[in-house]
Amino acid sequence: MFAEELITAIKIARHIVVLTGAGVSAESGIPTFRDAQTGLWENFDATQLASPQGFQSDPELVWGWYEWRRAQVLGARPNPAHYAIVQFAEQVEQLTLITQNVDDLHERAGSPNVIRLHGSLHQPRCFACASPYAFPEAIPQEPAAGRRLPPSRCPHCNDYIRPGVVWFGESLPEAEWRRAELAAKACDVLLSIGTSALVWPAAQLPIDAARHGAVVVQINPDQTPLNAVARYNIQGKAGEILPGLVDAVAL
Ligand code: BV8
Repeated sequence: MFAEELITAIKIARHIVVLTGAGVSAESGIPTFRDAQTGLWENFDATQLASPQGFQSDPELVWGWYEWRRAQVLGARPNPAHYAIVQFAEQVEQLTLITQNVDDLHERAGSPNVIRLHGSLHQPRCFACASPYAFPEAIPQEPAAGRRLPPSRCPHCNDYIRPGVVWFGESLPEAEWRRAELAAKACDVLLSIGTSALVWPAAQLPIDAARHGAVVVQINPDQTPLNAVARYNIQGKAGEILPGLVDAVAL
């Protein structure tokens, strides 16, 4: 199933980076980022919805989209891919997990110290004064895919509450980006799992890893620009491939 050299490269690696995208949560029933434009949002480009301009021009459209996505995440469970990464971290000397996702399924599966490049659906804050906001206990009014929803209001300044994610045109959190860059340049193996490798600067990480001599492995059912960079392109679903790979390395 897996090339002998790949298994050996992982076995002898002292530092492994795992970079995940929306595809790692697909088997938990969470639509991938580009699939998340269904219903009312299918006529919008993701970069339009996931941007400060998009939110300012139509806060109810964008807030409805994020609450729809948050309700899906709250109703979802980690899948075998998330659990395989937890097991993998226990088997190797050092594993740095970097995610582009804004769900919390890695943490709920048991992964510690997840480097979140793009924030989280679960850390909303005020658009104006940036005060953190605590969602009321109840699961969000799940807008059927196709309903607008007025954003919650900040208890301090009454401006809109926004999702705690990094939108297009916004800078990544500095400390997280720095840690991710250092890990990519220092690792021996980088596994890119379930990302279309189209969003920057996250897409730079596997390229940096390859440039610094790491073995880059991609797990994705589809082709991506990373196919030209990765030494191993394993075509398939993360939840089906990863458990077998982690077991093969453990032998
Ligand atoms: C920034 C949070 C500085 C919101 C997201 C060069 C350098 C720097 C910036 C840029 C640059 N070129 C362009 C830019 C601008 C922009 C950008 O990258 N644009 C793109 C569209 C070209 N980047 C930025 O704006 C970034 N900021 O650089 O700051 C700056 C400051 C000011 C001005 C300019 C620059 C911020 C980017 C962060 C955006 N926020 N998320 C939210 O989630 O709502 S990104 C968003 O897309 C997701 O979070 C995700 O991280 C990202 C990529 O999506 P994927 O995770 O890859 O998901 P996708 O659906 O695309 O693909 C899923 C894959 O899984 C597919 O390949 C599929 O085949 C596969 N799959 C499906 N099922 C499975 C599977 N794989 C495995 N198993 C399965 N079962």
